[in-house]
Amino acid sequence: MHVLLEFYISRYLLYDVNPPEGFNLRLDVYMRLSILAHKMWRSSNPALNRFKLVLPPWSQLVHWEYTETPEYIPWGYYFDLESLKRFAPVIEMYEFFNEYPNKYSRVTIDEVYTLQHFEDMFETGNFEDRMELKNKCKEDLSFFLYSNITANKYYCLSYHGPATKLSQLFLNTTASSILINHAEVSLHEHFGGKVYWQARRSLRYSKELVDVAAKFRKEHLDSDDENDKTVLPGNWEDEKPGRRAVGGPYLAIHLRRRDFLRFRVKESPSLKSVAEQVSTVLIRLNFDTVYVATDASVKEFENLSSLLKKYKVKTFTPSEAFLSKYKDGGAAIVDQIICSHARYFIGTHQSTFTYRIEERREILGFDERSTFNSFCSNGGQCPETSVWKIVY
Ligand code: GFB
Repeated sequence: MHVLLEFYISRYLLYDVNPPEGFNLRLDVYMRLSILAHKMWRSSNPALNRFKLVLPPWSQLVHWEYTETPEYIPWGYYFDLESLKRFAPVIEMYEFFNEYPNKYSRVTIDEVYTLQHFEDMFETGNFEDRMELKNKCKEDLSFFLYSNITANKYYCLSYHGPATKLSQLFLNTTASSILINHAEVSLHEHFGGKVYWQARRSLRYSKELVDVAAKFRKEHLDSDDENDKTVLPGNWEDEKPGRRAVGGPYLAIHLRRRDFLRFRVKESPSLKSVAEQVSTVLIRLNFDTVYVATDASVKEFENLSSLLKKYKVKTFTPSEAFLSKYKDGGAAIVDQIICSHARYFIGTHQSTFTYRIEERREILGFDERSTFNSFCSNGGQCPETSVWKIVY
């Protein structure tokens, strides 16, 4: 009886990410973990194929404006959960709370593993995959923002290797809930490979946000999927290779400012230089409209607009009602969707925000030359943009 039950009872894999990491790096960490969950789901081993991946809600990200009281935004606000579930068995945190046994509304997780880098990795140059339990963690343990979650056992795990290697840990324990803390330490198994792209293709944005972006494209940019040749099938598994997308008649830019201006002083172009680069491309394309996605201040945006006053400068300004529901993350996704439908795109070098736009353009089937372009610095130094072509 006991053995039989084991086949049916769910196991839960939770994860958390280093608090300062931003939205789009977190999505990359999700992809690493969802590939792990996908492979365990497909495994014939009953110790592995019962795992559900619990999605950590979006909360207090450093780049986002937030209130003093923590907010827990479910993934369903931003992403199409049904689409994610076709790749990996994911559930929302609130579903975990409903399903998982709890006493007096307190949840006890069986085992927590806090991942940390091997201290000797750079000194010895040993970059082989390995993991080793340590007696002491390099930093204090903390996870999530929940006060009603505690854990039975805590481990520190020095780790180097892909997230998929974590399944080895789960074979040696009967724990029904396991939290991987600092999941960003784990890596991709094959970055840019077929399974990576399946995880990425399944990560579709929520219908509500796609609709908000579609309305903006139609009203302000003369862009719609039929004319732009960017219609995708309802299910990502039915997508076919091909570069047929034309895109809407506008140039889109992603201009990362704020912390980039402080930490990447030499690489960040001045607004004057941005305006010159935009103008050159608009002339070449024979377009008069540029869509600007940016985290720049209102003042900077106004300066840029006045430098580009010969052209139509468009940007998405969320309403109060939109912001109160979707917060900064929703506005970021609408910007990303609009950028991914433009005839031509220029992004910010080494911004994960830009990477997610480039990936979506690959999925939509744009010519790669219209996608992998980054702003050059003031001195005319143009970064080598990595081209990550889609693989089916
Ligand atoms: O997604 P993100 O981490 O990408 O960017 P990077 C940080 C946040 O900035 C996003 C806002 O969550 C958005 O809230 N943001 C940036 C934008 N660009 C835009 C935009 O065009 N439109 C809107 N609406 N919002 C990493 C950081 O940022 O850069 C790391 O996550 C670190 O913490 C590193 O600072 C240097 O990869 O650009």
